[in-house]
Amino acid sequence: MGLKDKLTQLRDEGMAEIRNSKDLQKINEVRVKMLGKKGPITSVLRGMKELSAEERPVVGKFANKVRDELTTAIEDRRAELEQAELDAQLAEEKLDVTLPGTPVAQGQSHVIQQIIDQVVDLFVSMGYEVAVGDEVEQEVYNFEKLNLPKDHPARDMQDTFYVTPTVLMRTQTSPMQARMLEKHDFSQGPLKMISPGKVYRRDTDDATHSHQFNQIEGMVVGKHITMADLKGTLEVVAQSLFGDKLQVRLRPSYFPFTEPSVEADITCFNCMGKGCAICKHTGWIEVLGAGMVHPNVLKMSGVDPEEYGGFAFGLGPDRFAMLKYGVDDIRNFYQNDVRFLNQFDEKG
Ligand code: FA5
Repeated sequence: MGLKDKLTQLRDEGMAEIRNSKDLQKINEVRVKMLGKKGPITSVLRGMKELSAEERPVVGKFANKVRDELTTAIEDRRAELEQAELDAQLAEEKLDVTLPGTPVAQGQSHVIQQIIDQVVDLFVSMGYEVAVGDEVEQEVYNFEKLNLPKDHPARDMQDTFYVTPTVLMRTQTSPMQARMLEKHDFSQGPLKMISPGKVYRRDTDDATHSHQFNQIEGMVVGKHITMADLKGTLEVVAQSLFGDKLQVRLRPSYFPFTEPSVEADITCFNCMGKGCAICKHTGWIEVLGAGMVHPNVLKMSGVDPEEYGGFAFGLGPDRFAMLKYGVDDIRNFYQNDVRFLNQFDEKG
């Protein structure tokens, strides 16, 4: 068989092998086999030296043509196989955007935070400024500047966690009274502030007491502020949280930093005033302390009590939450059982 016929046969065999290659690995093997240095076409070309000077360029040209045809066929088949592989991959990884998604659990604010936000929003709407203090406080602001000198018996009302002999976990939000009075420029008008935050006491936990709870302090100091302003303000708060469902009563009390002082109680949600274990058989639940700011407190913060006066209150949002939602044990709020907390999902 002449070299030209041999080349034609090689081309036909090669073409058949190319057509039958089913994957990229196979087509690669065919390329190496047909066109590689040790392949049949190379060996045919090597045999050309035996040919006459006239035949050599004719066969050489034909050999190059065969090699080009095979190379093109291999590249075309490779492209086909690559495309097929890509199509298969895409089909397998196809994203069905109509499938239902997996629900992602979404957080929400804690029920007590919701009450705090509600009260703070109410006061902000009445023009109060919000002042957030520190939970670790100096003893002098928590007690002395609130008319509670060392060894004052009223310190026993708030059993304290001390950090150092002069630094403590604040037992109330009232230190913000002294801090804000010191800072306020009364030539610019009255001081109206609200201060929410956590407080700490060595109280024994029970249905209505926790050793860590929240308070919201409020204070208005200016000229001609009276007890009637305090009463009116507290009524607005009670109305906005409880509507007319529950009654509010003020009862005389004692705080060293207010004179006169009152405590506000709200009808027990559980017995509606009849008396039960939750309200200790009084029919009422105490929710806040308040009064007219003591002249000594004003004086100690550099404010002249002859010229200025006002009211202050400290309310317990934890107790508000109990009343609003009929929760009979304050400890539920702190045990972080999401089944309990999810009942108060604002998003419904
Ligand atoms: C005070 O802490 C005063 N600083 C309030 C005050 C401010 C009076 C300004 C006058 C002027 P009292 O100890 O009563 O007061 O606490 C205030 C409120 O915090 C209570 O009415 C109650 O709602 C809440 N509270 C007190 N102790 C606890 C406790 N252990 N657990 C949960 N809430 C409490």
